[in-house]
Amino acid sequence: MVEAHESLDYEYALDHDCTTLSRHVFQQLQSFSADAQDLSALMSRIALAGKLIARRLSRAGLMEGALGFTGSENVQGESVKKMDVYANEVFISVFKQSGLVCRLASEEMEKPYYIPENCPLGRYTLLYDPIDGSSNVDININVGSIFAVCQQEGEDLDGTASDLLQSGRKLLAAGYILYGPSTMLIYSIGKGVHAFTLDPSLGEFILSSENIRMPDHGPIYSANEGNFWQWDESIRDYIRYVHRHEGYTARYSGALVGDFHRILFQGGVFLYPGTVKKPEGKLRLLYETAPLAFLAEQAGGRASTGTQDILDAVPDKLHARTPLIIGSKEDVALVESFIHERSRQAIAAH
Ligand code: FDP
Repeated sequence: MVEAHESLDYEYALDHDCTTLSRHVFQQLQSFSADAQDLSALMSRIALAGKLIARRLSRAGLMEGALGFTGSENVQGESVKKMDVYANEVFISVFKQSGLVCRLASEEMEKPYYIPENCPLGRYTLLYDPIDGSSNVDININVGSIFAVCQQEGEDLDGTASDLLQSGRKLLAAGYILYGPSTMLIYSIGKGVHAFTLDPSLGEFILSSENIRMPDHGPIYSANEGNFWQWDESIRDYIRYVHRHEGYTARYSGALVGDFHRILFQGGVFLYPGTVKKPEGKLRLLYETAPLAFLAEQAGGRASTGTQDILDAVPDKLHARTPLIIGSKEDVALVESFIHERSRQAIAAH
């Protein structure tokens, strides 16, 4: 006979295994309303895209035509990898005939991609970076996908998608998929940040950490110090500070998703400031920095351009870039303090 406590343990384990993404969205919203159904279905589709990309990445070294460059450049003038193209198409494909998403905008496409058959119903737009950190793909280290969901405003009859040029405060959901030793999906619908891990035996993302809180301070600083010569003096002041104080350690993987993931769990700060060559930095607001800023704030952290919160920044074009300082609130504030001090000195000198 099963003892009462054993059956409770069993029930708990089963319940835990059944906490899939779509169920979690319903739990969070405590509703089966049309909006809740939409968000739940959206997350399930994003999860499917993640599983397809993870599957290809896991075998890429054995497949013909999965790795390497395509030979063309994207709208930002960057060389496109075959995996970028594949992952971009995966997201389009999973949202076709979904009735959910009317437009998709990604790093890999100059203009938004419209799915007219979805438009009468699905008034959502998916913003995404299909493969973030693609320089890591060919050497089999971590990469990610970043996504955000917003509601379409207006009819967009001229196809300019000008309503996308708004602040990240309007996002309904954001998250990323990390393709690492395990595949994880981290998301928020504005009710905390939650992590799911892909269980390959089930082919499902199962809840692994709920209501993640970023430490207020952490030891890690994460920046490409090869750009030191190109940074503003204020950023160099910060880097000199961490070099001269105990308690800091550097980590930089070359993939924003992986570097942010570490900071989300362990605290610290990731920086990609402006450089001489790229004064606005490298990272794109709509589908890289704003989605991660949304997660950072939901986890009790912060994200800043150096002069304003990332979530308050309004892009002037689809592929606009912003400097990024993201992570634990005390560490972000420390970087900002060096920026403020240099600008105070510059004003005083005039
Ligand atoms: P990548 O160009 O390889 O896709 O998204 C841009 C990004 O990677 C980030 O993931 C990463 O943090 C950064 O660029 C790396 O840039 P650097 O090589 O200039 O450090």
